[in-house]
Amino acid sequence: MRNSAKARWTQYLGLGLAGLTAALAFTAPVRADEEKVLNIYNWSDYIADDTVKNFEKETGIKVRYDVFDNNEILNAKLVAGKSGYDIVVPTAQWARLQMDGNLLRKLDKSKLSNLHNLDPQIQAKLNLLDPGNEHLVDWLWGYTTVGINVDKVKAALGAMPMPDDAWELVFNPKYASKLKSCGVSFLDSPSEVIPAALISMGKPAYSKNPADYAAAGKMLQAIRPYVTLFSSSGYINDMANGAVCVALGWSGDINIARQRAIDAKNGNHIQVLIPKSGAALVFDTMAIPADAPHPNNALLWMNYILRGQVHAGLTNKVFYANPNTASLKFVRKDIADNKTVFLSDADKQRMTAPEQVPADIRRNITRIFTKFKTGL
Ligand code: N2P
Repeated sequence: MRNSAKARWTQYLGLGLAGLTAALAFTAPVRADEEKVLNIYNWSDYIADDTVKNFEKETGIKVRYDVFDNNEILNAKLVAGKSGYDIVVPTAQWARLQMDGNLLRKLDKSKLSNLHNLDPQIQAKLNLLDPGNEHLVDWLWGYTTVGINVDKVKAALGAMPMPDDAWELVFNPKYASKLKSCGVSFLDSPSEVIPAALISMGKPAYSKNPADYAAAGKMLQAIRPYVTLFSSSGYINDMANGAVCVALGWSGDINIARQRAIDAKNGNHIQVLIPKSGAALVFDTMAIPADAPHPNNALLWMNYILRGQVHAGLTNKVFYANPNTASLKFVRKDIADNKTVFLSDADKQRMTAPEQVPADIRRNITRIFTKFKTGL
């Protein structure tokens, strides 16, 4: 075998089968005559009721819509390859990992006439992970935080006043032990829980120091007996109907729970808290898998979402902020004024922007979380 050919093979073998498929698809030309199908893989509880319907009506493209509830699941699908999806919505630091593996396709910006609607500040943040904003378009953003059922938490704490920092409710045994009686829920995702634990300890959310992770693991062991549920989606209803009184969850999800309790008139008063010590921002981004069967339809979808009215529709339903400057006039007034959705400048200062952590740290994060969850 000639040397260059040999090098190429070695390179492909190193990539593995999924990598090889992805690398070949990466360069494959876009077919002009795509079948009228679009396969979307998005987070659960993350879209308005009419978003898909209106797109289908307008374009004649049939949408197949599947959901996941943590990045680990989505990433496993993309790494395995041939997912069949045309649009996926990884959180930005996970998308970085997927770009490193050549799993995401570069955007053809000539097909995205509404890109100018994107807030330059958010683009600048994403640019740190996706230089030139070449692969990702922000879908919505929020943060990982603590939500409470105000009355049930008060009752369970009794004479004990609320802590100064909301993280203490879930990470300090003094509070968590009392709250166990009314239900304590944690996100079922290593990459969400561990950064939150680090922030609550005054450490960097994306620390590169193994000692910080050892300390976080220790803290988690201490509160494990008081965690009654691990959930990244079902906890919304559990909060809404009062089965859980405190959750380590996502800002918008907790606001959805609040809205569902209001609609059900069940007397549960749900509140999103913003911890004093800060929280991790979550930017969920639309991306096209390298081996997507319908990349043109994916671009049509992205450009549709980027209309101000469509993007506002998402925020109005799921209480996450959107990156679209043309959407603000369509956002419901009570949501536009809700400081747990659109953060005040002071709260923005407290938030940690996404960062990627190296592979050894990622393995450590998974190990600590598994140990925590299984209680071993
Ligand atoms: C949607 C959760 C999205 C925020 N239910 C976490 N990426």
